[in-house]
Amino acid sequence: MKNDSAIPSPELIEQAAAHLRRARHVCVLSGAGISAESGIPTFRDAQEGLWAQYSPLDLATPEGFERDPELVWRWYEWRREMIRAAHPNPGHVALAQLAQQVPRLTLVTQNVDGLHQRAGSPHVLEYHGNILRDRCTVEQVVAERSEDSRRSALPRCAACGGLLRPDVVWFGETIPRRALVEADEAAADCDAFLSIGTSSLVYPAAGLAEAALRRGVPVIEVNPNPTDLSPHADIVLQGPAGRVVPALRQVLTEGVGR
Ligand code: BV8
Repeated sequence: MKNDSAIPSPELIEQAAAHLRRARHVCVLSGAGISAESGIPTFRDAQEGLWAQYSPLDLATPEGFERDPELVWRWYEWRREMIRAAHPNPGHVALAQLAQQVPRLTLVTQNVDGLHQRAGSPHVLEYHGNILRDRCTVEQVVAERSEDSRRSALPRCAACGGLLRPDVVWFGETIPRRALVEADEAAADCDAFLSIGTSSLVYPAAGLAEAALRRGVPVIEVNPNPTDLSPHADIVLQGPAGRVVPALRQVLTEGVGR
């Protein structure tokens, strides 16, 4: 049952805020749900309309790209257009402000849309890369497009002419080393873990909350729907991030000096 509009009781929000207030280091994991209110379909919803006939595993894998790079580029360009037209929503903004209210906050995002940075979050760990950057498949570095391939369905690297791909992590690919290490360190060091807008199905990202649970660290989940994490979380704030995160930040602000 989708429960997209209700938000949790003030008591539950205060309980969650109390954990954040006591924390020296908060680790946050965000997923597609925090961008849903910016009009960006969640990863699974992204299989809508003409893309419904494809599975993410056809489109977001090296094999899918190998098989039909033009198809994969069409899907990514379709998503890029949506993301360029999107804006950070109150959930992104409140999270950026919340980072100023705790001694240390590490933000790990599974999202590739760059909206946390545009909302002002200072140091974002892009666990799955960034859809707006191109990477050269030959040199394996972020690259610029060659002039003559700017409009091509198969863009090429300005430096070496190699085929470009979106700078995202596909299924079956490893997480960028720095993001992987820093996220693991944050999950191992934090004294509160906040999971926002993720189905907690994709690994190793979903393992971060599990690492916090194993350490007995309070885990707070923000999601309008139940997930695999919900039964294990200390507090489930059932509601949309665009309303719950601002409420959390508000209580943290009011509670200053408590
Ligand atoms: C790796 C970039 C290995 C691309 C993405 C079997 C068991 C366990 C694991 C595996 C397995 N088989 C394979 C694996 C590994 C695989 C995996 O986890 N598969 C899953 C499907 C089972 N993982 C990998 O392949 C990873 N790499 O394991 O490498 C390896 C090791 C050594 C050497 C070589 C290889 C790489 C995974 C990264 C894949 N790339 N994205 C792109 O975007 O195009 S993942 C992609 O899907 C998204 O980035 C996102 O991370 C993920 C979807 O997750 P969510 O973000 O949670 O989004 P979702 O739609 O699922 O959920 C949205 C949630 O929001 C919902 O809960 C909804 O209720 C909520 N919501 C809705 N509205 C709101 C809201 N919440 C708040 N507010 C709202 N308003």
